Amino acid sequence: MSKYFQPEIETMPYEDIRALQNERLVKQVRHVWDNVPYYRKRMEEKGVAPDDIQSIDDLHKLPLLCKDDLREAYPYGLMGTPMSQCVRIHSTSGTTGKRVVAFYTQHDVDLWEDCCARAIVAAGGTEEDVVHVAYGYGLFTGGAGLHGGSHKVGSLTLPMSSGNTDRQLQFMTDLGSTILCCTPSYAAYLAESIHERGLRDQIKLKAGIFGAEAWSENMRHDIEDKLGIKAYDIYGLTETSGPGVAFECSEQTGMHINEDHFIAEIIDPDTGEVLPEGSKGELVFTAITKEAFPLLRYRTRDICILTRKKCSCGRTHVKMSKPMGRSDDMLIIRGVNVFPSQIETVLLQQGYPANYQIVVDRVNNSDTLEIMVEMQPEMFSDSLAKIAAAEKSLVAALKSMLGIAAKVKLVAPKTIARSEGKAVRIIDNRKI
Ligand code: DLL
Repeated sequence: MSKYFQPEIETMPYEDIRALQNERLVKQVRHVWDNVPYYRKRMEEKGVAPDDIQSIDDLHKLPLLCKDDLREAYPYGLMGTPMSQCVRIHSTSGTTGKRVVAFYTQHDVDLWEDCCARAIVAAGGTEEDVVHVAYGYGLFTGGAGLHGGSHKVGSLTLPMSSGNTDRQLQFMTDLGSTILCCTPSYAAYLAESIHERGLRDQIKLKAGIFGAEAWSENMRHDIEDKLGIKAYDIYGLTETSGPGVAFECSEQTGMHINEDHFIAEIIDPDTGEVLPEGSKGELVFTAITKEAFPLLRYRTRDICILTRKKCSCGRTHVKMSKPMGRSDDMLIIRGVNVFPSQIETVLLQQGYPANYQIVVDRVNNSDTLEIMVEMQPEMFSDSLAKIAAAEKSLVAALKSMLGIAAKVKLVAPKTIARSEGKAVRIIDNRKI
C-alpha cells in the first residue's frame, strides 16, 4: 500500500482527529495573530485574543473571512510569512479585476501535494500508474496540484495541461494512461471523442479524478460507461491551496475532507450561525497547517452537507456532499470561475447599457455561455456588418476578462424583460 494511504491519520478515531485539530488550531491562531495584521485587527474588533481559542469549541468566536476580505487585503495583506519564504503563487479569477492570489511556502506545497497524493491513492493509484494530468497548468491550481500528488505517489506523470484533444488522445493511447485527471466536462468531451474515433479498445484508463466544477451522478455514469473507468470526485479551492482538500474514495458517496489540515464547519449563509452536523449550509474552512496563506474560517460560498457516517473504505475523516450550489452569484463555466459583475464591467466599459442576460447551458456535456446585450438605440439602424463587428469586439473583450469564450448576441433596445424586483440576469439551464 502506498505511503500516501496514511491509515494512522486517515482512519484515526474521531476523538484523536479532534485532539490533533485542537492542538494545530491553537498554534495556527497564534501564528495568524502574530503575523497577519489584517486578521489580528478583525479579531481585536470582535474582542477575541489567541488565548480565547483553546479548542474547536471556541472556533465560532473567530471572525469569518470572505472573498471581500481577500480583495481588500489584495495582494499581500493576508500573507503569514515574509515573501522571501514563499516559493509559489496560484490565482483564480475574482470579481472585476482583482484576482485571488494564494501564496505557498515549500512546506505548504509539500502538504498540498500530500493531500492530492491521498486522492490519487484513493482512486487506486500506485507507482505502476500513468497519471494523465489534463487540468490546466499555470495560475490555476488543478494542473500543479495533481501533478505534484502524482509525483509523490511515484506514478509516471504526463503533464498534458488542458486542450489539444488530438495530442491528449495520442499520448493516452501511445503511453497507456491509466488515471485521467481533468474537469468532468473535459472528461466527457474526451470520452465522446474516444467513442467517436473508435479508440475505446486502445485506451488503458481505469480511473478518473474529476473536479473543479459541479457534475451530476448522471454525468458520472455517462463518463464511466463511455470510458470503462471509475470516476472519482475531488474538491478544493485556490484559497485553501487547491484540489485535494477533499476527495472521493471507493464508496463514491461524498468526499473525505483532509481533517488533519482543514477544519470544516457548516454555517447559515444569511446569519453566519454554525449549524449542526447533517444540516445543509455554507462550507467554511480553517486551514490549520498552512504557513504562507493561513486563512481562518474562510467562507467558500459552496453549499453542502457534512456527514460522519461510517465509510466502507475505513477512512474516518468527515465527508462533504457534492456542492449543491453557491451562496453567491459565481458561475463555474468549463471549470472557470465567472462572476456576472465581470461581464457587466466589460459591457459598461464598451458603452452598452446594463441590460443583459447571461444564458448558461450544457450541450453534449460541455458548458456554453451566451450573453444577450441590448444595443444602443442609435445602433439599431446600423448595417448587419457593423453589428457583427460590434459583437466580435465584445467577444474579444469578454474573452480577455473571463479567460473563456462567450457567444454574444446584440438584441434590439428594450427587448430584454425588465424586472420589478431583482433583475434576473442569469439563466442557468444546466441540470446539475
Ligand atoms: O477549482 C481547485 C480544483 C482544481 C478543485 C482541480 C478540483 C480539481 P478554484 O478555481 O479556486 O479552485 O475554484 C473553487 O470551484 O469553491 C467550488 O465552487 C468549485 N469546485 C471545486 N471542486 C468542485 C467539485 C479549483 N468537485 C471553486 N464539485 C469551489 C463542485 C467544485 N464544485
